[in-house]
Amino acid sequence: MDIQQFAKILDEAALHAKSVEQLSHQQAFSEQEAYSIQIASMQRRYERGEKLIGLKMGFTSKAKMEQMGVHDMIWGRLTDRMFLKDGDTFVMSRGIHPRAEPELCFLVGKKIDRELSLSEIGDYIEGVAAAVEIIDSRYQNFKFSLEDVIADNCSSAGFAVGEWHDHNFPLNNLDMAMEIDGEVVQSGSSAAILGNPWESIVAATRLAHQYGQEIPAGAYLMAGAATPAVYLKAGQTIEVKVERLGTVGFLTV
Ligand code: OOG
Ligand code: MG
Repeated sequence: MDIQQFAKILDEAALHAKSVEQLSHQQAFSEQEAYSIQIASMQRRYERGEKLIGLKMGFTSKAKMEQMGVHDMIWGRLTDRMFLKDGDTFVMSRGIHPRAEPELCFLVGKKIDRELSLSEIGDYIEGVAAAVEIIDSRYQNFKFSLEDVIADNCSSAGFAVGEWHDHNFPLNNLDMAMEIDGEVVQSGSSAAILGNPWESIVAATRLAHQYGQEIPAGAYLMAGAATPAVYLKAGQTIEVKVERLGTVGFLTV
C-alpha cells in the first residue's frame, strides 16, 4: 500500500475542505499502517509551516465509541493552526462537516518520553482546563473504520482551551456540559472519560511512547470527549462548562 499517496489524499481533503471516500474501501490496512499515514500527512502540514503543539486522545468514553461505532482508543496530533483562543471565531467553510465536543485539556510541565503510571503523571502535568474540540472527519458522511480515522489524524480540526487550574483535586467526577446559543446540547461527567481523565493521560503517554512520539514541556493533551459530538452551523455560540474549571468557547461564522 502507498502510505504517501493515502497521506496526500487526506491532507488535501483537509486543506480544501472536500470529503473523500473511506481509504479502507480502497484497500484494507492495519492500525500500525494507519499511524504511518497519520505521520506522513502531518509531515505535509509541518512542511507548510504548521507546528505540533500537542496530542489528543480519542474514543476514551463509551459515549464517543457508541456514536462512531468503534471500539478502541486512538490518538492524534494537534497543531498551532487548530488552536483557538477562548472566544475566537471558527470559519465553517474551513471545514467539511464540523462537530464540537466537550473535553478536558492538560498542560505538560516536563518532557515525557516514556509511559508514566497513574501515580507519576501528576508530577509531569502543570494544569488542567475546560476545553472544547472541533472534529471534522475528512470522510464522507463522517463514517470511518478505526484505521480510517487514525489515518485521518483522528478527525482533528480545532480546539479551544480555558483558563489553566491547579490539578490537585479529584477530576474523576466533574459535571461537564456543552451549550449552543445558551441551550444545553450535551451534558455528562468527567467520569465518562475512562472513569477518570487521568487514565486518558496515562494512555497518551503509553501510546506516544509506543509510536516514538516525545511529549515536550508546554504541550497540550486533550483527554477525549465526555459526550457525543454535535454538528455545528454558522452563526452559533458554543460554550463548554466544567465544574470547578469554568467556561471556554468559540463562535462560528
Ligand atoms: C474521532 C475523534 C474522537 C474523541 O474525543 O473521542 C475524539 C471522531 O469522532 O471523529 O476526538
Ligand atoms: Mg475529541
